[in-house]
Amino acid sequence: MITTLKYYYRLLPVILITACNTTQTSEKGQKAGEVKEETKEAVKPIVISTWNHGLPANEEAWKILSKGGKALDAVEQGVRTAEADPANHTVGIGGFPDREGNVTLDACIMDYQSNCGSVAFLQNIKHPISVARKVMEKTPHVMLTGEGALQFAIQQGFKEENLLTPESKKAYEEWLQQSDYTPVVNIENHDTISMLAIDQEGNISGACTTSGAAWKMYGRVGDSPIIGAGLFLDNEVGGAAATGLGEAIIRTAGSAMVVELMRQGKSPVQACKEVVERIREKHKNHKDMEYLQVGFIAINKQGEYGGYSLRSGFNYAVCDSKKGNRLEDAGFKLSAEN
Ligand code: SD4
Repeated sequence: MITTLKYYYRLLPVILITACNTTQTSEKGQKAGEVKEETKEAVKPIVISTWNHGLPANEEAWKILSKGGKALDAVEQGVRTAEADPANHTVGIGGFPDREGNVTLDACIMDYQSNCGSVAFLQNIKHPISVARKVMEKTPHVMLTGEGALQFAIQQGFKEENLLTPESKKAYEEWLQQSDYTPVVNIENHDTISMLAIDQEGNISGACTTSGAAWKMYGRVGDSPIIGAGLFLDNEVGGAAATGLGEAIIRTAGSAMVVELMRQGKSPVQACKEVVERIREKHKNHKDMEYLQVGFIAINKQGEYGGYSLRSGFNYAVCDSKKGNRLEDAGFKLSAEN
């Protein structure tokens, strides 16, 4: 289904025209191991987000950034587009359920002052990112989970609704016939939306939201709501966010590591590449290696950006005032077939 969605976006040339004109310029022709280091002229404001669903999400974020709004508002509103889309089976409503048929959502958000909020294993609320923001702003905590997160969301005025759409239910019933949990690289269970933005003030914020790995165990939480794994930023340095097999990203504190490498002087692409290589090295004899995919996006304080993944097929959307809104293919280490 997600393959279909990606294909759909690829076929649509320029329908998403706003102030940040969307162009369909996925940059092709990279070879495994190659790093595109055409760094990326620094422009601010800027927003970058994972996968094809990043295009409409960037459009929404850009409406805020281009008017001088805050990066925090931009990333929240941006990723809400993916959460609200029932055709998106990896985020929000319509997300594929766990192996017991429950849609459980993970999300986190972080601002330029290192405030952060997160929800994990949240059910029946369409916009976990906005609940995460409320956790950040209204509680003394960073993270709420499961029933507690749901209760808090209801107290905050969020509406409970069934997130299992007929389409996702059908996919789940089909999956039940084999009940095989083998994640497929780049397909349907690896499409979290992570977004990083710098506003006109030069402040960075980030957001990450997902329904997690399809057909996961009940109660499983991935990297996406974990500050330091699925998302991390330091306003003096830059930000990073992840997509892919959450277990591998948690094991290596992925996004925090990317930011630390940028602090040491690496470019966003080089930092993402180094962490991907570390993850590969750590997993070379691991059972997860067979289907392991991880990808990172990163942005530094100057507004330079980049992405890198273990296997081919990962792309991200970037929007700025110079080049508009476009998709770019990330550099990668291995081809998706390896
Ligand atoms: C997870 N990292 O729950 C998420 C899934 C994902 O792109 O990234 N999909 O493991």
